[in-house]
Amino acid sequence: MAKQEILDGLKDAIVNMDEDKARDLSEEALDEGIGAFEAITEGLARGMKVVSDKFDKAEVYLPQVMKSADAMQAAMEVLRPELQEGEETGKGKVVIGTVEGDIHEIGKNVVVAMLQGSGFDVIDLGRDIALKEFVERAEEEKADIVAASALMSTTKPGQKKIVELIQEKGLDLKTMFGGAPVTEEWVEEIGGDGYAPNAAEATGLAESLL
Ligand code: B12
Repeated sequence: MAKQEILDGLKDAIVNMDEDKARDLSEEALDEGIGAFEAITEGLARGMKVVSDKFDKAEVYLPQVMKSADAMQAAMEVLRPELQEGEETGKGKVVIGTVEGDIHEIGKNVVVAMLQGSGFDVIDLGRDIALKEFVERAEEEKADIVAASALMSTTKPGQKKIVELIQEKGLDLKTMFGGAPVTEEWVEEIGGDGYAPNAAEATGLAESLL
């Protein structure tokens, strides 16, 4: 199968909620020499963008979105180890999670995969993570960066709290934030160090923060 056909197939597998196809095509992508990074950004993430847009226009509903999310996770299971086997560049350490009260994790997982793929040591706390845990773990692990994802306007203030907790403890830690309702202006307002609109830019951002 041609490269573009595989990438389009990955996108369609997410849109069509087809877990088996997402997994099979991810394997095929690797067999054909397509990098895991490219399969994620040019295939899967494009599909998830279509699903997000459809959800916003009420063209699909939560059960379908969850099935697309499952297809995305299935594909990521195939692709993620390939990213981890990437070059060991000994870059910095990042503690990342989705803030308390927020169970959205797809975008965060893509950011994790990209950071790992570009050589960062990543500690993924998961989703719905207590705000003090971000800071405590970063302190324990001697991390360089705390990264937090928030997908809802109600959970976005958790990012502000993380900055406050770091300031209260006087820690030498950089912060970076993202998620659909998060903007550059918001991150500036709360005193965060960096914002990225997507996973591809998150890696460049992390590098610039070190
Ligand atoms: C998928 C989804 C779900 C799935 C989540 C599955 C999962 N395992 O993650 C399910 C179905 C479970 C779900 C549940 C809910 N959802 Co929902 N969901 C979405 C949806 C459609 C897509 C999100 C997504 O995965 N996008 C794809 C990924 C790849 O993109 P992304 O998350 O934006 O991430 C990218 C960037 O933002 C960035 N990024 C993300 N994180 C970070 C972090 C850092 C550090 C950096 C630098 C960058 C970065 O990089 C990522 C990759 O490029 C959005 C719609 C939307 N427009 O976002 C609604 C949306 C986020 N959900 C919403 C809501 C309200 C809910 C529910 C409350 C619904 C309900 N009534 O039950 C619950 C939440 C319960 C809770 N306590 O959290 C609202 C939030 C509204 C708001 N602004 O407050 C949205 C915006 C839909 C809407 N228009 O109403 N949801």
